[in-house]
Amino acid sequence: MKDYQIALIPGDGIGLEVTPEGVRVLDAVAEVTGDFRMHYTSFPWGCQYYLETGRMMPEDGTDILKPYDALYFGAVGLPAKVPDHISLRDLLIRLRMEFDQYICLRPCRLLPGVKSPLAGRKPGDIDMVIVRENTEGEYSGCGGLSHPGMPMEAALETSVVTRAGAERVIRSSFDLAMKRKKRLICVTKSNAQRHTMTLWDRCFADVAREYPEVATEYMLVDAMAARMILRPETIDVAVASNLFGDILTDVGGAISGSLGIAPSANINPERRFPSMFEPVHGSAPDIMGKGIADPIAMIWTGGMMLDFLGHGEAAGLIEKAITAVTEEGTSLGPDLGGSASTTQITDAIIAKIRAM
Ligand code: GGG
Repeated sequence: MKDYQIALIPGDGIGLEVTPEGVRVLDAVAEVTGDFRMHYTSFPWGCQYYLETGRMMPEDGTDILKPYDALYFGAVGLPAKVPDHISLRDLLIRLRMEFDQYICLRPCRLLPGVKSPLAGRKPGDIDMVIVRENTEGEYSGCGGLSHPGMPMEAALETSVVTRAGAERVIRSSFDLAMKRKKRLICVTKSNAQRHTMTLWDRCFADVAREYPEVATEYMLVDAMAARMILRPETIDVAVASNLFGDILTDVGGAISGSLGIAPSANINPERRFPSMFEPVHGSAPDIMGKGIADPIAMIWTGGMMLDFLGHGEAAGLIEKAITAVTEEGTSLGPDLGGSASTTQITDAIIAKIRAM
């Protein structure tokens, strides 16, 4: 029996609602398999904490979190009270950067019983993983304002791509492609972004030489967005910069039926720091407090956490239970055309886990 210390950071908005649901499922799987026990410590960091303390998390927050085996993160953002660029920077991006979680794994899969907005698509037609660079690129935070508040006010936001940063995420993507269909797409915008993106393309070509079995393609991000909609069945693994990966995975969530079911993992593969498991959806203030947030993304993300911790079988159980619930179709949330509440969806998933 393995014991894990998990830091919960529910954050804001629907993060506060879906995190306890994810915990309920993790506990159910722990009980059913008897393989591990989770011990949780919850941290009340986020926008409310900011309003009370002036900080999104304590100054020594990463020292506090470092001993944990993993972080299970809900969502961040309450734009009516705290500007998004502050809340994101000082909590989510800070954790990703300081814990060097340079791989962001984002599977996009059409589940049985879920209707894609793309006509005629069935499960199997959409089953891809977007690997997003997670610590540099467009999110580097390099830049500033000149002449603030004056008519000539100007802003600079500089994307930083390093060879080391690009090569490591590209190499991980090739490793993933080797485990899947041995196909990998390099997504950039190197016709327009002549410095960072051409460096990225060159890094990709260099790393590709180490993986002669993997069929590679280069795509511009605009064409890739169109391809995800028009020919998603031709995509298996793609690797992209921080911003492009973020944008493409909203498309991925949408074509898979809902952002409410899209999981994500921010990984430090060397395990020098805890990795962070966080659904793709944000805090969704428009639906918070209504009890209708779909917990599937959070629950599936919990499965990715178990997989990373070495419990592939338990992770598989979660995915099978989610799939059984969507296929049955009687406990779907409003985002998937049903009327089940957040807790009812979780109850249905737990019932499947117990019945397996
Ligand atoms: N559109 C979904 C959403 O709001 N996701 C949260 C988000 O944007 N997080 C920032 C990020 O992952 O870069």
